This record gives sequence, C-alpha cells and structure tokens, in this order.
Amino acid sequence: NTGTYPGRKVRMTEITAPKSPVTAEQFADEIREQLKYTQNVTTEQATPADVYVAASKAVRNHLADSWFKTQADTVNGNTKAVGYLSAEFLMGKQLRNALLNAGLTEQFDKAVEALGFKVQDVVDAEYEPGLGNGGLGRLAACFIDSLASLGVPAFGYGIQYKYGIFKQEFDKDGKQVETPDYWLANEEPWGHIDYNRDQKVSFGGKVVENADGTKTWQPAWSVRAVPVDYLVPGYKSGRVNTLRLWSAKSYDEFDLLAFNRSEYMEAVTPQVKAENISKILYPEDSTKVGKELRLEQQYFFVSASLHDAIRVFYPGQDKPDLTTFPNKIVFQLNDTHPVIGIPELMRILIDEYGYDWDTAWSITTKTFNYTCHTLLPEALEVWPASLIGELLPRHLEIIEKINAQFEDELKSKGVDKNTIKDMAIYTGDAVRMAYLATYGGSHVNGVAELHSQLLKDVTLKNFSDVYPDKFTNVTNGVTPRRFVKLANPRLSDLITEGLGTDKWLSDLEMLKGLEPLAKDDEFVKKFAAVKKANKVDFAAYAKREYGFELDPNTMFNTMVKRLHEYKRQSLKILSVISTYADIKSGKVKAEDVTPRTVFFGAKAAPGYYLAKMTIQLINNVSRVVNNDPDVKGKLAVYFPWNYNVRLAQHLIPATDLDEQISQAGKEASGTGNMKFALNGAMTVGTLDGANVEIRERVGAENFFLFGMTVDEVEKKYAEGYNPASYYEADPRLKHAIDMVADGTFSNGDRNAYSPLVADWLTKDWFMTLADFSAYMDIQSEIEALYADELEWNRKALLNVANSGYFSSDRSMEDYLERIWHTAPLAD
Ligand code: GFP
Repeated sequence: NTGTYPGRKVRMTEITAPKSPVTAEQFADEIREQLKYTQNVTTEQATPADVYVAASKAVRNHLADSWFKTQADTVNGNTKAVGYLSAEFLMGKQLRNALLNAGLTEQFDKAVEALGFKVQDVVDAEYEPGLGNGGLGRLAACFIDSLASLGVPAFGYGIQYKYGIFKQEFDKDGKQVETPDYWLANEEPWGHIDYNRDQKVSFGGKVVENADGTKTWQPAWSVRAVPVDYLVPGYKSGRVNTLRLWSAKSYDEFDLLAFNRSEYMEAVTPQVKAENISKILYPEDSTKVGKELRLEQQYFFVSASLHDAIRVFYPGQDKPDLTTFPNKIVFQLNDTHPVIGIPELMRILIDEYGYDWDTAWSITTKTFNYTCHTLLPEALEVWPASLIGELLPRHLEIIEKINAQFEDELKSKGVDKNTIKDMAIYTGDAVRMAYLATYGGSHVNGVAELHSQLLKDVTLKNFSDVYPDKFTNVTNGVTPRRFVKLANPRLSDLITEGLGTDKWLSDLEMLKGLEPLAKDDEFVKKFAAVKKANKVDFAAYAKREYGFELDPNTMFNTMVKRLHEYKRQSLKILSVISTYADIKSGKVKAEDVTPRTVFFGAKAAPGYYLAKMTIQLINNVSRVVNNDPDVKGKLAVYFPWNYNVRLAQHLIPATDLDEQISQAGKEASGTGNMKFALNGAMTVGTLDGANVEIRERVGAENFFLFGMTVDEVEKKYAEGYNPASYYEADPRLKHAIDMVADGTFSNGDRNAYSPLVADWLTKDWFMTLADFSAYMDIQSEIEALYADELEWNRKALLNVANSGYFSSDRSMEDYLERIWHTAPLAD
C-alpha cells in the first residue's frame, strides 16, 4: 500500500484474505456450530434458510478481526476518513460478495454440499434488501465496495428502512401493482444492531434566546436513532469498512396511562410516530404529510451520523477540539437528500460545543462536498421554509443567516442584484438545497463529463461563474467484483485466461490487455461461447423464476432502468411495435428478420401516471406479440417484474444489445451502460451521460450512436417543438402510434392509452418522436453486424477491453484526488 496519494494510482497490495483461510471441512464445522448455538437447530433439522443464516454468520466472523483493525486504524491512523451520506444504499445480496472478499467461496460451496444441501437453495434463501430506487443507490453501494477495496477508511451512513422499494407485480391487465417489501420478515444475518451506540435526534419545538445572546433549541419530541452495522469487506485489501444504517426507535414505547383508559391505539402513538421515520424508502411527497416525513428522514440520519462521527473520532472527550474535524473525516452529500447536514453541523458546533459562527462555518465548509446526480429540476429538492421552520426551527434560523452571509459575499464580489436574487438559498418561502450544498461545501461534482459541464453551464451556472474552482467532475463507475466476477464467472475466467492473471479485478484498466486478443479468432470464439452459455443460463433462470420460454438463439436486447419519460422506454416500445407491424404485414421478409428477444426491466414511481401507463403498454405489447404465430421465432418481448440487483446480475451477462437511449442532456451518467459494456454487450445509445465517454473509449466504430445531440435538442426546444409533425412525416411512426391508439394492445379499447398517445402527439417533452427515425435507421446497422457473429463478438470484446476506466475503484481514486484529498490507510 502506498498510503499516499496521488501516484498511479492507489493500488492496494494484496494483503491476503482476512484471518487464515480455513478448509472446506473447517468451514462446514463453523456452519454446524452456528446452526447449533445460534440457530438452535441440528443439521438434520436445518432448512436451506437456516444454512444461509449460519453460513452468513460464519463468514461474518471471519471478517470481524479485519473490521476491528480497520476501525482502530481509522481512528488512530493519519489518514482522513470518508463519510458517504446517502439516503439510499442498494446493496444487493450479501453472501456471495462477502465470501469472495473473505476468500471463502470454494470452502462454502464444498461445505454446503458436505452438509447435504444444494448451494443454489442456500444462496436463494437470501432476500435482497431494496434500500434504493435505482442508479443513485446502487452507485453508493459500488462506491463503498471500492473504498474498502482500496483500503480507504470510510463509513457509509444511511437509513435502515423497514420497507425498501416496493415489490412490483403486474395484474392481469399488465398494470403495475406495488406491494410492500418487508425484507426483514425473516432473520437478516448481516446487520448488527448496536443499541449501545445510539443517538438522540430531536424535532419541532422552539428556539429561545438566552441572556448572553446564545440560542437554545427546545425541541418538542425526540427519537432514538439506533445504528445497524453492515460490514463492507474490501476485495483483497484486508480492510473491512462499515455501512451504518440508522433505525428509528421510540423513547416512549408505550403510554401506559392511555392504555389503562382502554385507548389502545393512542397508547402506541408515540412509538408509531417515531418508528415511521425509518419505515419506508421515500414515501410519496406529494402531500404535506409525505414531505414532512421525508424531511424527518433526512434530518434523522444526517444528525445521527454527524454525532456518530464525533463520537468515533473523539472518544470519551467532553470538549473535543472540533477544529480538527475536517482532518478526521470528509463527508460526501449524495444528492440533495443529506444537505440538511450543513446547518446541522453548524448547530452542533455553535449550540452544542460553543464555537463562534465563523469558526463553525470554516469547519463546516471544509467538511462537506456535494454530488449532483441530475439535471431535472424535480430532483433538486426545494423545501418550503414553513416546513423547515416547524420541524427544525433552529436550522431555519441558521439557514437564514447562511443566506445573509452569502448575499453579502456575492455583493462584495460585485454580483448584480438580480443574479443575487436568483441565487438565493433562502427565498423567504423556500430553501433550495442544491444551492445550500454548493455554497456550504468545498466541491460540487457531476457524475459524467457531459453532466458536469451542463451543471456548470446551465443548472448551477451562476454559482460556477462566482466559484469556478468548486466545480469538478467525477465520472461514475461500477464494482467489477459484483458486476463481472460474481455476475459473470465464465467471462471472468476467460479474462483471467487471456490476461494470465486475475489482478484485473483490482486494476480494471488491465482489461486493455485483451485488446490484441480481439484479433485472435479463436479467443473471440471463446468469448462468443461465454455469451451463448450465459444466454442459455438466463433462459433457464427466466423459466424458473418467471415461467418465460426464451430462445437463446435470438438476439437478447435489453433495456433496464427506472421507468421515466426522459429515459425513453417509449422509444423502445414504439420501435418494437413498428418492427412487429413490419414482420406481420410482410413488409420485411421473414428471412431478413434478425430474431430478437426484447427485455424490459423497470419500476415506475407509484404516483407517476404516464410511467405506469408505459409499463402497462409494454406488458400488453408483450402479450400480443408473444402470442402471435405470425412473428413466432422472430420477435418476442418480456418484462420480468420486480427488476432488482439480483435480476441485473443474471440478465446483464446474457445481453447482446443494451439500450441507453435517453434524450441527450437528461441522463446524468447512467451506470447500467458501464455494466453492459464490461459484460460484452454492444450499446445502442444517444450522446448522453457516460455514453459519451464509453463511446470515446471503446471506439465510435464499436458503439451504435443515434439521435439528437444536446445542442440540437436545445435548438429544437427554442424553435418550438411540434411532435405531431414527426408523426405525420414518418409512416412507420404513425403506424406504430396508431396501433397503440386503435386498441391493438388493449383488446380493442381505444381509450386505454389515450393519455399516453395525447402526450406523444402534443407534448413529448423528451422528444421521443423526433428521435424515432434515427433510432429505426440504426437498427439495420445493428442487424447487419449481428449477422456476422465473429465481427459482432470482436466488437463486443473490444467493449470489454476498453471499459476498465468505468470501475468504481477509478471513480474513488478521482474523488480522493479531486475532492477528498485523502489516501488509503497505511498497512
Ligand atoms: C441517477 C441518475 C443516473 C446516474 C445515477 C448515479 O440514477 O444518470 O447514473 O444517479 O449517479 F439519473 P437513477 O435514479 O436514474 O437510476
């Protein structure tokens, strides 16, 4: 380990797996012991779920010593830690990842069989925690994996929601139905609840001014934040970091007086109110109550985390010297959700530790940095001042003062009055969290080059004019351990064979070494065989899990991501409809059709009407197409429900063609695009987000580009966009939309999709119609290449070889260098 930074780049030495690895027999004994003493069942009585819990606890034990050592080194070492504050951590299943990083994979497989169980059954017993909505939450999980793998001391801080993202089902009409995801229904062996390291988090009440001019917040109510610790083992780094997710408990479990009055519901009201805070991931915020709960959640985890960091780094000190706080830990604000941390740290420093305003401000601004993950205004949170005032009155005062100071600063920099008004953090009615984060932290970053540029040029332009040095970019990345090694063992083995080493798993740019092998037909054929085998596997998986009958000899064409208009699932489904019509009408000759299986995976926010209607349409297109003998063997559409990390790990390695077709300028980065490229899929995409950088790296000739650029989109908005003109001009498009309108996919009901059709024809904010022709045209190029199996696979292999940059290890190194200015722990 270098222990310093920069240097190319931080590469951990392999410190070997934690604790001396055990044999399979020994590991079987450890599982038996767990079964007996903690599960309290005999091996004979045990079910696969028991074995899963026992094995998980056994592997956790193997990581314990490294965890303790990492904690001690984090506090005592000379390296600043990272606190990643995120309302979402979409972790995926834990067991396989922990086994890999503990060096126990083979031992586990053998031990489980020796105990008389099927490995698959045991692994399947794990229930995936869904503590995130999509890319943002999964990114957080990749980042903490990489930090641990690089040996950087870090804490992930978030919320242990009792209910994660809803479970998605489809009803008989193809509509999305949301059911609660009670992931904690059974024993969950990974989180350790630590009642002795709790924090008190308070809300409401009023602020009183003391005789000496200081302020005292007298809150109305408090909840108990109890940490649940998850181990974050690094890959071959010997380090194990902590993901600390807070769970809300009540101090007043039960109101006995109310109970004695037979008011049974009232008796548990305080408990319910407190526990609601960590009950569910992102409750709907369209109502006042929903908004309030969401702000409560944000403050809850941020306040607990900041106090926790003080506890960790200044153990047992009543009067710690918090001017050193920014040398101990640097906090990353993952989107605007944790931004209330800025006034909270000010409050802690001033009210709890007696620092003056300027000292507190200097500490605070050094402590925080902000990552923006969007350009859509709806995702840049703006809180009604009245709500903050009710819930956090002291914070509102602090925010007002921050805003006053900010205005003075802008005036002194010669910024004009109107611009100052535009830049207000506090408008009198509202608090703009992105602005607060930008002013209150040291750095602001976007998540891909194009996105960071647009942040500077558009979304936060005024800020970047005044504070140009604050702005930087860090392009996202994904962990190769989960998304290549675990998800795609065949490809991993082939890469290792090709490179003669498996070191690429901690230095992903080594994949470049595969480039010459793209000229070696034998190697390319092996690569093609891997993809084929993965498709066969996926077909079996889809049969087992969903009852689908897939044909692995067709092209597997996948679009998986949150359902949102800007991501343009509409574009894909309209193209599918058009292709369907062409095959059916005989316009395209049967022998000219490239047989394709199209997959969608997506959840729509429960209150997002058009997104939910799009899901319904896709399901009904699937129903019609898959049951039509005229297109059998040529085209099929499947929508496996409840898309999650597990499904991603199965589907991505089996995909030939990946869809990244958002309107240019709207997708901040995308991370699915990286996962697909690393797994040897070709991408069809627009010049958006990280697509731009992927294309640059893999080569324009190895990427199917189509559609308008950001500038063209802007120009079109300025000219006045008229979607109907595209409908009129392109007969394919017209026909496809007419089919949606005429009841083809709704058993003759012409009204079923009218809101969607009306939106396309009159609004189409994300210009699906304008990009349709270009999208259809690129398909012929795609199909021509696909017909040449060797060439297709050669290009796909070049995608793998040139995507090493998109490792989250590299993202973390960029954060270390550009934002956090810290380094891995010395050994
Ligand atoms: C969001 C953005 C994506 C970006 C991720 C991670 O994810 O472009 O890649 O954050 O930075 F939109 P989603 O919520 O869209 O999944």
